[in-house]
Amino acid sequence: MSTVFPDGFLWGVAFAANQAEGSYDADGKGLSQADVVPFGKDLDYVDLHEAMSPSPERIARAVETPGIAGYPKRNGSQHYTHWEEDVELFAELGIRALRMSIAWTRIFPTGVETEPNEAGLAFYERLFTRLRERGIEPVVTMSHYEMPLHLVTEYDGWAGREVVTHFERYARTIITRYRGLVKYWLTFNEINTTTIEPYTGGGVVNSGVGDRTQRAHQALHHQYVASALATTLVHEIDPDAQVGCMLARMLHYPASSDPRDVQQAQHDNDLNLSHTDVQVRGAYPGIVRRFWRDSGIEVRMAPGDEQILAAGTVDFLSFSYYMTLVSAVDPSKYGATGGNLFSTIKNPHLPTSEWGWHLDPVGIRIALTDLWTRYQVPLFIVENGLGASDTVEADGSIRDEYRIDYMQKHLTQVAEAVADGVELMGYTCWGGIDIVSASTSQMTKRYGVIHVDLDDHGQGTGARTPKASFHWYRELIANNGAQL
Ligand code: BGP
Repeated sequence: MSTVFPDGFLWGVAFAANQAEGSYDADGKGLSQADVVPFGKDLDYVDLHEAMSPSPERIARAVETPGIAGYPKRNGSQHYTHWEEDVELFAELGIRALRMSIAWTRIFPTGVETEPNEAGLAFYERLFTRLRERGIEPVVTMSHYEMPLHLVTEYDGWAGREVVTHFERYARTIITRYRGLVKYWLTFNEINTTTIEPYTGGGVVNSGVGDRTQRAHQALHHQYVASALATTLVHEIDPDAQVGCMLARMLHYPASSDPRDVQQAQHDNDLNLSHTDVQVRGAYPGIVRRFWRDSGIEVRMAPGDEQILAAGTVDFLSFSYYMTLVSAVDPSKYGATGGNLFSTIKNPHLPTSEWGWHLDPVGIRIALTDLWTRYQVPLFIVENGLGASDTVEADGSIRDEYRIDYMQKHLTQVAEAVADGVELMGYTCWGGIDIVSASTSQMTKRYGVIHVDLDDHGQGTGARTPKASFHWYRELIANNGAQL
C-alpha cells in the first residue's frame, strides 16, 4: 500500500496543561485563570458563557474554595502524577509528536517573579527528555488558555501592557532551558479566542457589557506583540527550532448563492484569517483596521510595535479544526439565534456532534487548501477530534467506533489535500488521553484515544485504558496513513 504522507510526518496526539495536568498547587505552582473556572452544573451557573467569564467577585470566591470541588481543571486528568505511564502509552501508540503546553504558573507562580520555580522547570525537562528517549518530538505551546491568576486580578489579563514584559521573561526562560530539547514551539493556542471568549483566551474579566470588546482587542494586540517577541527569541536562542502560530480555523460557508451571502462568508473568513495574516505576514490587514473603525475600537500601540510584528513572523502555521460555520447577510432568515462571528445557522448538509458541532470532513480539505494557497508556509494540524460521551462496557473495553469513523473520514480528506500538494508537517489529534473539556469543564465530553477513569467531579481511579480508536490509530501511524 502506498501513502501520500511524507517520511517523518509528525503523527501524534495533543492536549493542554490546564486540562490534563491537575496537581494545581503542587511543587510551587500558582493558581492560573483556568483553575478558577467552575463546572457549569455545579455552582448554580445556568449559562456556560457566564461560567467561562467569571466576575471579579466570583474569582475571589473561587480562590477561597480549596481543592477540586466544582473546579475540575484543578484535577485535570492527573497527568502531572501519571506522566510516565502516559508517555509509555504514547510510545506504544507509536506517535512521533506530542503537542502539549507548559503551565506558566509552574514556572512563574504569579507571573511577576524575577526568578523561575526550579521544580516546575525540572518537571518539563524530565518529560521532554523522556519523550525524546521514546522517539517522540515535543511540540510545545507556550500559552494554552492559561495564565497566572495574579496577572488577571492585577492587570485585567492581557488587556494590561505589563503582561507582555512578564510573558517575555517566561518565554526567554523556557526557550533557554529547553534549547535542544524542544524543536517545535507554538506561541498562543487559538489566538482568535481572545476576541470570542476574552477570559479563556486572554484573562480579560467580564465586568459587564461596557468596554469588554475594546479590552479584548487590546488584549489580542498585546498577545500578537508577545507572540512576535517570543518568535524572535526562539530564532535568536535556538536557531534549530521552529515557531508556529495557532489558529482555531473557522471556515464559513455562504448560506446561499446570493452574492451578499457569499460576500458575508468571505468577510467572516477574512476576519478569522486576519489572525494568521498578522502572525505569518507580520502586519494587520486592512479589514481589521476597518473593523476597529466601524466598531469604535481603539487599539493602543506602543512605538515599535509594528516593527516587532514585522520582525517576528512565524515559520509555520498550525491550526485546530473541529467544525464549519454558515454565514448569511441576514442570519435570522436562516433561523440563526446568534451573530455572524459565531454563526448558529444550521447547515442542512451536515450532521452534528452530541454537543451540536457540525461534523464536516470535507471542510478540513478546504481549510488546508485555502491556507496553503494564501500563505505558502508549512501547515500543521494540531487539533482535530470528536468530543463524545464514551461507554465503558462490562468487560472494561471502550468501543468508540464513532471516533474511528470521525478520524478516518477527516484523515481521508487530509490525504486528498496532501496529494494536491499542500505542505503538511503533521497531525496531532485532540486529546490523546481524556481531558477536561475547555468550553464545558466536563470530563465526560471525552476526546482521548485513551480512556481516563475520572468523572466530571474529578472522582475515579485515574486508570488509563486504550480505546478501540487507540488500536486503529496505532495501525494507521505504523503504516504512515497507507490504509486511508
Ligand atoms: C479547542 C481548544 C482545546 C480543546 C478543544 C475542544 O478550542 O484549544 O483546549 O479543549 O477546543 O473543545 P472543548 O473541550 O470545549 O470541547
